[in-house]
Amino acid sequence: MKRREFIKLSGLLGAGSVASPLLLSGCTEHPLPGSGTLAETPTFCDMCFWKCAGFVHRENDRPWKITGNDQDLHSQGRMCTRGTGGLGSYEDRDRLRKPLLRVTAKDGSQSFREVSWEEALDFIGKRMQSIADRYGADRFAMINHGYGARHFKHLLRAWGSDSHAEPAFAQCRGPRDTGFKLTFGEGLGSPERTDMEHSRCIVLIGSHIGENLHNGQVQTLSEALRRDVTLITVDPRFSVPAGKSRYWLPIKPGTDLALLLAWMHVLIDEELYDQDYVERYTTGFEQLKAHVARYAPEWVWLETGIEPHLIRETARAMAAAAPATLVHPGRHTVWYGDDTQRSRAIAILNALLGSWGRKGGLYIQERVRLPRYPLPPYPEAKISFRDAHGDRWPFAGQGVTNAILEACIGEDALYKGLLVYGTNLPMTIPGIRPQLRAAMDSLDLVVVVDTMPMEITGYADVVLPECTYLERYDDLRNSGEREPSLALRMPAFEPRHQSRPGWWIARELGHRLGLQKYFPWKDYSEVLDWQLKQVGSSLKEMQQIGVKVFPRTRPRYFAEGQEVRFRTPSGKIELYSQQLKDRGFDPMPEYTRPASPPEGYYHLNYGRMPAHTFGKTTNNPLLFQLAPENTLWVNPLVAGELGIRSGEYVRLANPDGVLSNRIRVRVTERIRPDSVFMAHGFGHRSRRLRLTEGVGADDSDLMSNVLVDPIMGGTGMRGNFVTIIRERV
Ligand SMILES: Nc1nc2c(c(=O)[nH]1)N[C@H]1C(S)=C(S)[C@@H](COP(=O)(O)OP(=O)(O)OC[C@H]3O[C@@H](n4cnc5c(=O)[nH]c(N)nc54)[C@H](O)[C@@H]3O)O[C@H]1N2
Ligand SMILES: Nc1nc2c(c(=O)[nH]1)N[C@H]1C(S)=C(S)[C@@H](COP(=O)(O)OP(=O)(O)OC[C@H]3O[C@@H](n4cnc5c(=O)[nH]c(N)nc54)[C@H](O)[C@@H]3O)O[C@H]1N2
Ligand code: SF4
Ligand SMILES: [Mo]
Repeated sequence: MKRREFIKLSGLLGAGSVASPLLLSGCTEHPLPGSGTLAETPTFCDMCFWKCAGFVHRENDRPWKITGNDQDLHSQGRMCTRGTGGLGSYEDRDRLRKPLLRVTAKDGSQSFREVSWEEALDFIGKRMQSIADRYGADRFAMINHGYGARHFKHLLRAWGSDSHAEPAFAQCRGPRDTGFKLTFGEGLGSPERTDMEHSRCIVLIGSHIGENLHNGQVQTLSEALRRDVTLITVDPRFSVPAGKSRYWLPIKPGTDLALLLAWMHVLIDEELYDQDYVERYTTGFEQLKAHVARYAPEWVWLETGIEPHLIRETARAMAAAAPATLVHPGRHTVWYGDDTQRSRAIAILNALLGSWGRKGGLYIQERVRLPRYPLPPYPEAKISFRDAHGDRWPFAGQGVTNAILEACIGEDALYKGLLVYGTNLPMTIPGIRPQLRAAMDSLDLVVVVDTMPMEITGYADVVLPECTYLERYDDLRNSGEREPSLALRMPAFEPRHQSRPGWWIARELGHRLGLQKYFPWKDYSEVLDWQLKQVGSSLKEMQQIGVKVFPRTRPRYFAEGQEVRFRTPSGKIELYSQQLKDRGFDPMPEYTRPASPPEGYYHLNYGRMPAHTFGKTTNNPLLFQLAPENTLWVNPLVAGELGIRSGEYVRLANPDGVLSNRIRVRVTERIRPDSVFMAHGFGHRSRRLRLTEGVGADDSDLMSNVLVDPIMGGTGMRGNFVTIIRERV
């Protein structure tokens, strides 16, 4: 039975309204000559997940600009293009304005009606209660992304549900963190613990830093380049960092694991690895040595297209700079389905070079010991996110979005209700649209909390408009870093329209569910002030300074000869993984050859562009001006063969017959003839995104071949092929 129609968001456009000029408490003011004031309030950016701290400046209560906070290690006082464009998210005329409720007309057609917060929250509260009464509170799940989701995680934990997942795991960095955890007992964190500012050699496998604009990372890589670091970039595309590299290795797509094993082969064969470090800290070296013996550069050349002398030369360069050599772990690592193993190979290579815990390699992070606001303990949930994937992926240490969604389908589904916070699932999880539709037909309640009328809102029973990060308090930022520090996000403006902060929405729902004792505050600033006072600061102080850096309590690197117990079962760095072996996986990474594109098809390569974050900024009026559409990179040989030129529009089709939106061609030597490339985040379908709707192509449309990582459930996206179809003129 089809219960819920996908609602195309076409109506409800409404006229733009002006921000209310109310003055907020806690900002720093400067009188202007004549009349009026300049004011600034601290924030940390939410335009991507790096969380740079800065200040929002207003002139007479009108938005003026956003600048970086000099005290902040994430931004080093500078925001990136998207960060300064954050004001566009506040000003976007297409923002969600009021809560929307799905209604069914007499003729059976469904649409959204604008309702009051009272009505929307009452509706959700009643449905959630009835799910709890019939099935149990733990039969409710959440898929979320972004810092603001913490308020909703708190709400659901307080209610008794512990099933949540974010695309940051199974669509992003899950394989990397799993591979490193299996090897070193720990993941990389965000910001990653990469000590690039001190590196003498850096190896980037993919990792297109400079297009991938994680601010502090771009700056520390630039510093390293100024110091003449040896940069080695492995990328089938001539990426921005490839252009700054001493060695660019234009690898055949999907063969990186072979190259990594060949590098280990050379380091061991020529005795260039850090013998003291390996002896002191690792286990399984002899097995590794035997394992990589067969990955000679001559053999690996045939797989990767990288000549043997280059493989040897680059391995020697890494060894010469070690331990100040960083083989960068990457971030978006869901590529070909063997991703945890590829990440393990990167981890092992770092271990052979002695980089983990060493200056110029991977440093030891520290965060502030910040007490939690005193609240009663959460009730125990019988079902957790682990029940959604079960034994399928034994090393999935976090919720797997795709598994949670599958567990929403059918009469006997595990989950009966779903909250989606800050993630646009149809564009984010490859191949998920059929499951989304099926879940819609099964679930008793779907709530979407977003700032924009994104595609995901069309699946909701209720859409709740959150205000942007510029209009709210959130939890203090307390990320592991070189120096522990706290950063404050506070409202620079009153929420526009009828949008509300996440903490307020969560509290209001909490009250409707009888959870008052978990929400004893009137305003979230009370929580922050209490926490800050526990560590010798206060809300008042942070409203002035934005970022407070605390002294480290332990060293950033291992001391010479220090005894270290790693958080692995053996207490050592596990070059050979008994854990993997026990669960039936290869204990050391094995290379398998990826599939090649059929005749007339190309690898679908994708990545970031500097001016946008996925699809969430393409409608931002400031950033849209800078980069209105994505382009398709095509090698001149291919362009010549097909007779296509730069600037013309084409479509792409995959072997399953899926046809993309139109995309403009860019003919360039920077891409291999076996691949095409586009930035992710375009090709929106929601008609309420008036700038970006229908502009450019969406890579996720074309990803019908999802290569799932058997170790942790990541959805490998790079096994997709496309053919180019010329538009008739
Ligand atoms: N401007 C901007 N910056 C961002 C983001 C954003 O949306 N916009 N998003 C942030 C997030 S969440 C993430 S996860 C990161 C992602 O950024 P990264 O972690 O850097 O992503 P990668 O997938 O490693 O990098 C894409 C690169 O991999 C190359 N590549 C493709 N196939 C292969 C292959 O088989 N082998 C090798 N060696 N390389 C290959 C592509 O050509 C491309 O240059 O970016 C972050 N930074
Ligand atoms: N095809 C394809 N798929 C990918 C990738 C790819 O390169 N190609 N990259 C993968 C990676 S690395 C990642 S990290 C994920 C990212 O996946 P997502 O985080 O889902 O990325 P977006 O599509 O930008 O969706 C963000 C959503 O949050 C909403 N939003 C923005 N600000 C706020 C806010 O303050 N409050 C609330 N409530 N909502 C807000 C936006 O309007 C939007 O709907 O995608 C993954 N999926
Ligand atoms: S890297 Fe740019 S978009 Fe991301 S948090 Fe920093 S300033 Fe904002
Ligand atoms: Mo990501």
